[in-house]
Amino acid sequence: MPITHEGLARELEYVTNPGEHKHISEAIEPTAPIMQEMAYELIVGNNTEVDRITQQALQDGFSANQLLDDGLLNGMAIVGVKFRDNLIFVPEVLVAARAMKAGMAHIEPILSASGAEPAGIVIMGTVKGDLHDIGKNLCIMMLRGAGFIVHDIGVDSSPEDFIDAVEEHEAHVVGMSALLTTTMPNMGRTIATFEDMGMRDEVRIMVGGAPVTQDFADEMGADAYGDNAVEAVDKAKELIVLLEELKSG
Ligand code: B12
Repeated sequence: MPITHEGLARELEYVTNPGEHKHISEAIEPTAPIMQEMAYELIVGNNTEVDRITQQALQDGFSANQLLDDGLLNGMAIVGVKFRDNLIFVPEVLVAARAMKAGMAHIEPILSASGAEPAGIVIMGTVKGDLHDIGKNLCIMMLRGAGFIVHDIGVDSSPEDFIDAVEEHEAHVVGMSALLTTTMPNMGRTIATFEDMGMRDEVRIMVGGAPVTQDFADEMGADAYGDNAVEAVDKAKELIVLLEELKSG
């Protein structure tokens, strides 16, 4: 099915790498017109429209996951390519991020609604030097939705910030996010600090973020790597089981 939203079809023309173009257009093509409109308004940074369309789509019966995947994340994928290729700059990305947050404000309560027993306590933060928080916040939303108690320590979090939060909240799992190749090593530094403090066995540590890979996670000594917010939940569940096994000897 062709992309019906003219503005979005035009935006896709900025994605000139054939592999990327195929990937993103295949993600957009099957989506409903209102999702394409949402993706477009996010790209152009129109937060009031994203806010309105999100509410409208929820009323129309679209699920929170559809809104996230078909609308917001498809838009953000094009923003990412345009930013990398110097077609837009930090201010434009910030207004797109603001539009993303406007949509997420309606989606979050739905994804987080869960009456389940707490599945475990998780500390989530973006590592030192890194201010990207959209992916971390998505993971937090999904973790809360799956019944975890999550303490968000925010961005630019030092190893000590993670340690203090684990001690304060008696957490089981630590999740670290990094979006910059220059800040990824701070994941390893944080893990080393847990070791130095004699606290490494108290928690299980998972890492993620666009540039992070399983190999990198292994190298840093993390216990798990997750590629996306759904995997963050799966990994957190696995780590809780692992921790219980470890503690029971
Ligand atoms: C939005 C954005 C910004 C915004 C951030 C706003 C905010 N509040 O977050 C602003 C404008 C502030 C920004 C600034 C910069 N940015 Co920027 N930014 C982006 C952009 C376009 C999107 C990131 C994003 O939100 N993606 C959407 C989310 C949903 O995806 P995600 O973060 O990957 O998260 C998912 C998974 O990775 C995973 N995940 C994430 N965390 C975790 C944690 C765990 C534990 C687990 C299991 C999973 C997990 O789950 C998430 C959901 O599925 C990316 C490009 C891109 N496509 O990645 C560049 C990008 C990350 N930025 C980049 C750069 C260079 C910068 C700047 C240095 C630019 C500059 N010259 O100033 C600054 C650095 C500021 C700093 N100190 O951090 C580069 C990094 C290049 C590199 N190799 O390091 C990128 C890749 C752009 C590019 N292609 O060049 N940026």
